[in-house]
Amino acid sequence: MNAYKTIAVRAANRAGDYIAKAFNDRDRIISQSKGLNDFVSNIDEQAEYLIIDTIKKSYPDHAIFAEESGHQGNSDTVWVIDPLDGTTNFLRGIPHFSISIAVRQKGKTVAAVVYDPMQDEMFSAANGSGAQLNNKRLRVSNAKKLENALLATGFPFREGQDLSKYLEYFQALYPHCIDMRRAGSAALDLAYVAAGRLDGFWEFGLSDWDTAAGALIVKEAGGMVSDIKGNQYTGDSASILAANPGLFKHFLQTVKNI
Ligand code: 2AM
Ligand code: CA
Ligand code: CA
Ligand code: CA
Repeated sequence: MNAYKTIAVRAANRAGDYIAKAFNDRDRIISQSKGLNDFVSNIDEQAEYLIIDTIKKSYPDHAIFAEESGHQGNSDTVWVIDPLDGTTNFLRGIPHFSISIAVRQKGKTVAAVVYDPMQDEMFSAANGSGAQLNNKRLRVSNAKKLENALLATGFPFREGQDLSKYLEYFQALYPHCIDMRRAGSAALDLAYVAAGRLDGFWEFGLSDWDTAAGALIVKEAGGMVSDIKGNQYTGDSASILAANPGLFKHFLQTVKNI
């Protein structure tokens, strides 16, 4: 196995065990608001510490970019970390959230894991070596039309986000697809596209740490990732679209006049 992926898996397992225990021992959870509709807990912070500690034991010189503690170190190799993706679900006792870890070298993602600790599902990928769920090879679905597609999305919950623009896209897509899910962990939405459980996923306003790992897992499972207009996706893009290649075309065609 890719050496970086091995360490990412180890870090995700360690944080995942910690988060799953805390989920079942709810008195230990202390949550705080970071802004309107935006929460963090002591569990997010401790999970992030455990991930960074695991990485540093093997790669003390690598740089870190993590949601709760920001940037540390300076290196061509950067570990992009969301220690708990789906904190709102976690805090509500809804068992759907994940840990997202990506390894980036000179701007290119080379290894990635998204781990769901409640289902014990480890989604992973290494650049050029495909994507796996636990030890099973992943492949995106082959639904080519929206009419056969189950899509996932995230609503614009952040202050200042353009709800009416979002709803224009929703209105263009929703009548044509099977249904739309809003499950609350963007990293897991991407992993589910890679697994063919979902046919596509789109959202606005995500951050690099939400999508860095999931995007590589989708691509290595044969899927496409871009922004909502079909332009190259970077962690700084204002929107993301991920889908199997056939549906990807139909999706872009459907929203091209918005
Ligand atoms: P987080 O749990 O790491 O903050 C999907 O909309 C993404 O937005 C999630 O992956 C989640 O990442 C983030 N998010 C933050 N606040 C949210 C909220 N109130 N509702 C839904 N998602 C939220
Ligand atoms: Ca957050
Ligand atoms: Ca997140
Ligand atoms: Ca988070």
